This record gives sequence, structure tokens and C-alpha cells, in this order.
Amino acid sequence: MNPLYDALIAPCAAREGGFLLRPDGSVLLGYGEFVEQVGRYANALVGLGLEPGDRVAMQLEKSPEMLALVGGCIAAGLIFLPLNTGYPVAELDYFVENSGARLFLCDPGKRDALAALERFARVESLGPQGTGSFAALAAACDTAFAPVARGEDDLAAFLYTSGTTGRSKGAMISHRNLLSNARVLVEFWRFTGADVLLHALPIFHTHGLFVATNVALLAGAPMIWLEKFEVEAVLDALPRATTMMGVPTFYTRLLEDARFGRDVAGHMRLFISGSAPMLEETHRQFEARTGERILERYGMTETNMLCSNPYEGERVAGTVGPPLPGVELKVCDAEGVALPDGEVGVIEVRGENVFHGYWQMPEKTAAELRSDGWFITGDLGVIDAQGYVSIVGRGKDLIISGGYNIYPKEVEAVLDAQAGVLESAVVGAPHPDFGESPVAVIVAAPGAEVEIAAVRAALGEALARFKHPRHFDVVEALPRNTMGKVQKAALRARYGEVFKV
Ligand code: MCA
Ligand code: AMP
Repeated sequence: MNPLYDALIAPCAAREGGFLLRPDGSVLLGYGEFVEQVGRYANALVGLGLEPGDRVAMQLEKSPEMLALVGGCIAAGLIFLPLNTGYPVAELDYFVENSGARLFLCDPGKRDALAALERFARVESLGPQGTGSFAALAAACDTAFAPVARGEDDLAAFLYTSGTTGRSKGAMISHRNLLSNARVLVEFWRFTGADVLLHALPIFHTHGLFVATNVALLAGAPMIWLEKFEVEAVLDALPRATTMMGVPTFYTRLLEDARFGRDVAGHMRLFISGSAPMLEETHRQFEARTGERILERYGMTETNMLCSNPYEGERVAGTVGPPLPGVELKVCDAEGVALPDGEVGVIEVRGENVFHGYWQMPEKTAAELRSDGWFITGDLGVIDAQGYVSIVGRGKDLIISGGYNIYPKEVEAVLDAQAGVLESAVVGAPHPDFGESPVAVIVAAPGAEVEIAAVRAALGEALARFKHPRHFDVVEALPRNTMGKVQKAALRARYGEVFKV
């Protein structure tokens, strides 16, 4: 038994036609080719001496090869660890070292620049169309591979999530976590082999990899495979799709294009949005333009999907719907005691979908995952009389930009280390394209000048581009409360209009 292999990959051998399609409907990768590629990669991984439970880190451009590599890791009983393609070397170092990965895979073009990672792991490259050193190893391997036996609670993936304090944490995710959630979603959203999913999300996060890809594989639905979200390509592909998943920025960008309307979208069975809050105004505009109501859902890296508006029944803008089948959810006080419906509190969840803790961080695990299985999400929510959940805020200091999470503390640490900076605070401000975007508020050291150009350059070295503040302000002092704590709410109010168009 290998739960994920058996449910997601093995059935592909009996499927006809394309698994990944180009926007024009032609086949990019057939189901049969996918299974063979998975077998080759699994043989190559084993050939490198990797053993069940070993970690394989990867920073790869979105490609059929990367999907097959994930499949190869599953088949070989390895734990895969996909990393955002935007991370510079400074960030990668930590993930590869912390995870104890034995193998790191990168794009062939980045191989030389990432040679420093060899001090932690073997480094190989894998690019599209069979390029790279790992592809060469795999080309010499057999396609037949007997999947390594795994139990439901064996780990399948580590996904790193930042934290409000300290370094990123590797969320340990098991076969059971992924499979139970995929099964619920296929049924709840009515996915079948007759669907064609338009896939324009990155595949290094839960949304594009576990929600979209696992659901498509489990249902036997092919995917139209776009390397990234681009309005033009999406408009081209929509007529051949039946469903699409995206972050709110996808939908606001589509709405900005006058060609997007009933003609291209009216035939779609389902549009799903998540990863960040969608404005009620966007829901309204979308329905007015296409006649379709976006189905909004809510999830987290640590838990996969938690709540969803119904497939049939009312989809209520501004809510994320009731908890999914199999997910227990309560809104509670700091001690975990459930509050009456209608009161705002912290959302806690429990179920087969909830992760196994943070890799080698027992204290952080204990702080967020209670011994009775309840996970403290850090989101603030309220449940209405119909059982619909609304996310009304975040107990955690987090900015979500275009569906990517940014923890202010990480940005502040880089800012504070710059010459002439006494201290800083980073807050999110509403942004017309990304939903929210970071603003850096900096206090100069006495008598010092802060050079914003130098600060930007330092950010470029240290952090992925999406984390960079898009507005900087140098001020005399940060607003503080009587306890001396920086009043971020006051800063959010002060900078609330900086990105207004
Ligand atoms: C790219 N950039 C960004 C972002 N993405 N900056 C801020 N926020 C972003 N999200 C940078 C680029 O590096 C570029 O930098 C500049 O911004 C402009 O890029 P642009 O062309 O506008 O961006 P893009 O390449 O079109 O990407 C925007 C995007 C993309 C399509 C919204 O970010 C995206 O696909 N987001 C989806 C994220 C996602 O899948 N999240 C799910 C996480 P420069 O100008 O310097 O070159 S999973 C999750 O949250 C949970 C589990 C859940 O519930 O799903
Ligand atoms: P991540 O850690 O990247 O998995 O991001 C998870 C966080 O995204 C959640 O804790 C929420 O704060 C947020 N999120 C996801 N979906 C939604 C949604 N539909 N509405 C509001 N926030 C969301």
C-alpha cells in the first residue's frame, strides 16, 4: 500500500488521452507518459541512494517534469519539499539545511548560482523537455517501478510556512492528510472525469499542488496547464475548460479586461477562489459580468481546505461557507473554549486533514496544535446562524499579497539590519491588484540618513521579490501604546490609502 500513489497515480495507467493540455486543447503530457515518467524518476531517485523518509527539496519552474518528480517522490516513499521559485539563495539555504534534505533539485540555469547548497545536500538540475542532470540520470532508467509501501500516517510532504516569530516552520503533511482532503473536495465540488481544470496557479503551494492537482488526479480530470497566470492565456483557454481555481488577483485581473464576460466564461461549471479574502465587490462584479457566482473557500498550508461555500445552495459573498465534511471547526477564546455563534474569536480546527506538526520544532508545534488534535489557525472568525464562517481578521501578523503570505517580522529583520536604520515596522495596506501589499515604516538612527535605494538592494539579496515593501516612509518615531508595543493598527490606518488608484 502507498495511499497517494494508489489513489492518484496508479489509476492514470488505465486512462486514455491527455493529462496536461495546452490552451489549444492539444496534449502536453498524456496519462500514460505521466506514469512512465513517474516510474523513471522514482528509479533515478532510488539510484541516487535515497531511502524512504528522506527529504527531497526542489525549486523548479512549473513544468510537467516537476509534477512527475513529485509523483516519483511519492512512489519512492520520499518526502517532497517544493519551494517558491522567487526565493533567493539566502532563503533557500535555510530550507535545505533545516529540512535535512538529501537532494536539492533546481532549474539547469540556476545550477551554478546554487552551488553553495552542496554543503547541505546533493544538487541536481531538472528542466523542461528533459534538460538537466537529473533528467539525464532518469533517461537511462526503467519506467517500471514498484511503489514503496507507505502507511496513511507516513509523511508525504513538508511545506514551509513563515511564522510571526522566528524562522519558517516545516509543516509535516501525511498521505492521510492529503488524500482525505482531496476525496472530500472531489465530492463536494462535484469533480468528475468530464471536467477540464484550468490550472494557472504555481505548484509549490497547497493551492496549486494539493487542491488543484490532487483533485484533478483523483477525479481523472485533465488540466489545461499554464506556466503562470496571464490574462491573455486564460482567455484563450477558458472555452475548453469547465472549472478554474484561483486567488482573488486572478479574478480582479480578468474583470479588468473588457473581453471577459458571458461569451468566454458563461459555459463554466465552477470558478473557485481562495488563499486570500475576496472583496464582496469582486463577487458582485463577477456575477454581473458572467452570470456565475464564484465559490469561495478557506484553507491553510497546515490543514489543507477547511471551509467551502456550497456547490448547490447559497454562496454568500464575504463568507467562506460552512466547514467541509470531516472538518470540525470552532470559534473560541484563547483557552480553546467555544464561543456562542455570532461572537468573534480564534478559529480552531480538527480532522484528518490537520498536519502532524512542525519539523523538529516541538515547542512551536505544542503552541499551535493542542494535544487533543485542535489546531489554532490564528485567523479570527465568526459563525452565523446558518453555520457559515466569515474570516473577520487575523490574530497573526500576516500580510497576504496576491495569495502569497508575508510575515512582517521577516521583512522588519532585514530593514533593521541596514545602515542608518534604528527600527522599522511593516504593515499591509489595501492594494488594487494584490489585495494587500507591504508598507515599510522606518525610523532613522540619530543623526543618520536612510538610503532607500540601498535598503531595496539589501531586500533583493535577502528576500523573494513578492515580500518587498512597495511603499517606504521614513518617520521620526513609531506609534506605541503605553506598554511600548508598536501600534500596527494605527499604522494600517495611516497608510491605508497609499496604493489607492
Ligand atoms: C509576483 N510578484 C508579486 C506577487 N507575485 N508581488 C507581490 N505579490 C505577489 N503575489 C512580483 C513579481 O516577482 C514581479 O516583480 C512583480 O511582483 C510584478 O509581477 P506581476 O507580473 O504583476 O506578477 P505575476 O507574475 O503576474 O504574479 C501575480 C500572481 C501570482 C499571478 C497573482 O503571484 C500568483 O500566481 N499568485 C498565486 C499564489 C498562490 O498560489 N497562493 C496559494 C498559497 P518584478 O516586477 O520585480 O519582476 S496556498 C494558501 O494560501 C492556502 C493553503 C490556501 O487557502 O490556498
Ligand atoms: P497559508 O499559510 O499560505 O496556507 O495561508 C493560509 C491563510 O490564508 C489562512 O490562515 C487565512 O488567513 C488565509 N486565507 C485562505 N483562504 C482565505 C479566504 N478565502 N478568505 C480569507 N483568508 C483566507
